[in-house]
Amino acid sequence: MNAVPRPQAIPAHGSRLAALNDWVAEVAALTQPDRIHWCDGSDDEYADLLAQMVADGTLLPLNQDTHPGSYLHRSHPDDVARVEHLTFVCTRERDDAGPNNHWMAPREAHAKMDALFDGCMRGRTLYVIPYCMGPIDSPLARCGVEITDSPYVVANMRLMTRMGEAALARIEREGDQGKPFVRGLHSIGELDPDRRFIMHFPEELSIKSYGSGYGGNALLGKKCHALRLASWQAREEGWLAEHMLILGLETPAGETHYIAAAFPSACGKTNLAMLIPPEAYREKGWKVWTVGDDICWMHPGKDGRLWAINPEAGYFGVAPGTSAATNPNALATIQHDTIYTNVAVTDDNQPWWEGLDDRVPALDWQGRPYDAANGPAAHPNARFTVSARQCPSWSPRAEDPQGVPISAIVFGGRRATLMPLVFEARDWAHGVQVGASMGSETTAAATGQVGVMRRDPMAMKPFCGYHFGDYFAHWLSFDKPGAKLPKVFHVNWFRKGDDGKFLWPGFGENIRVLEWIVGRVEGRAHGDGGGHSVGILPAEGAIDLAGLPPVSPALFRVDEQEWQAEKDSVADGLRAMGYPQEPEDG
Ligand code: GTP
Ligand code: SPV
Ligand code: MN
Repeated sequence: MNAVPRPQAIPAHGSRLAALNDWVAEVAALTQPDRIHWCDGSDDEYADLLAQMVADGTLLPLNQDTHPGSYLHRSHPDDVARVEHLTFVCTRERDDAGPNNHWMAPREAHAKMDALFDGCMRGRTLYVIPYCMGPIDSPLARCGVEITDSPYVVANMRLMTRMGEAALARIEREGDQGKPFVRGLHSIGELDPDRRFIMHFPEELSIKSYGSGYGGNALLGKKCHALRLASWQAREEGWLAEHMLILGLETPAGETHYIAAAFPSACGKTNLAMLIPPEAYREKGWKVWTVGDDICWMHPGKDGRLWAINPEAGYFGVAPGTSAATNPNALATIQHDTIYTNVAVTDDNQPWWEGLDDRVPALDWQGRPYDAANGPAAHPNARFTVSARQCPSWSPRAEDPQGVPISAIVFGGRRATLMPLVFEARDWAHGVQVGASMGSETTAAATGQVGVMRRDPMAMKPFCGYHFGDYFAHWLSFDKPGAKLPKVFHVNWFRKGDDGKFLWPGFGENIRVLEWIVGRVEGRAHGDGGGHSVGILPAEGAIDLAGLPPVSPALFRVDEQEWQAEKDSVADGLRAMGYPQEPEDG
């Protein structure tokens, strides 16, 4: 604690909601900012923020002829991804956070964080960001307020959430009815990895994040609110907050099925959500509509189905690998009004990353002249932030206050071996087991080793805000009389052959798997009868491979002996994450 006498706290008075004003005043008294700015979400405000960040070097304008309204941010080289080892769930009882989370007692965590926040905004502006996760008039949407000293975070939150006056009005209206809003306090601090923590207090609906300006560490509406706190709320209230994309698949018959898919970070959600079918499929009338690319909130509806909203309004997507061949919709989306973080640039100042095209970059993500000896030109977790509405496949149903009905849930991971291209779970309970058994190779989306197989149930290992055992039980509880639950599937786009190359072409060709999935939902497509423990595999010929180079039959089979070993590994993994029971045989 510092001994310097404090100036009078700056009066807040930005809202008619006393609880909000009081909190802002309290935070200002602790953090000692020079100024307080209440964000209204307007175009003018956004333009001012951008201009200010260009002036102080936080943002670098990109080539405005090719990428109008687009900027580059180079983050601190020690601040490039989520930090799972510094992320905590702080519940009164340690057991409520579960072995799947790092835990700290709330009192200790608050003391630690308040010491870090003490005086940290001197010389800075404190921004108050009222935001709504989900369509502003949706009963399924939830609101929060993030306080931050980072204008970069404000600009990103404006693209990623419904931020500003409309959200504030809803927060005030709900406040009048005694409904709380999520309180997220964030400071970039000194960007020192040794003074960095992301703390969650689900019992208080609050977040304290210090020392990082990057992605899920700092844009508190995303993983902190919409997954860790929301998963906790969802369990209390009977719904699901999941790390899933949502897409609408329009069939040649003109029907649109909504599919939610959980893949771990950097394992293909954005790509699948924006899939463009190959020409032969387009001609037949197949089309993919993008509802969301990262987070899905699903509520059981009166009709027994699960209804889903995307709580986000933008994409914070992985840049490397994005190209006209892999994800043309994403590429079209990010041609203008996009914030790029940690990409390289070409000699005419266009954003560039590995996999985009064969141009040679001029400067790498740290602004150094490109030298292959320094590693990739773009950081492997380089990202773009952009409004979802700029996506050519954006679904207007993303604004539907009721959400969309989910026909199928798909789990999947990055598995070089064993896991077949696709299989179907026998029923809901088996589907929950399939999700709980997920494994995937780690990626650059979080700091730490890349390419290591780990268990990542439902792609929620880093994001479930409570005990995994309770989480699986919560999933199972949806199977009740009257429920019309989605069918559950598992996919793997990442199986490799002996030559180390992917066996499946992936990307647009993944429509062939989606076709089988909706065929199963509609009761048309054939399975193999499910005569083995993995689940229901496609019947021979049931997946259309016409026009593809020869595809290895190994992709559609499971080696029973390897599968037994997988089951042992799953059981070990689940035990380590606190699941109290042995997984059922199968
Ligand atoms: P987060 O935003 O971290 O949650 O990631 P995500 O799940 O949205 O992953 P994304 O779609 O951004 O893909 C991550 C990487 O996987 C990119 O480099 C993609 O090019 C690559 N990828 C996506 N789909 C496929 C596929 O079908 N096959 C192959 N081989 N690679 C893919
Ligand atoms: C992920 O890691 O799953 C992301 C990126 O979507 S971040 O917002 O940094 O969490
Ligand atoms: Mn994600």
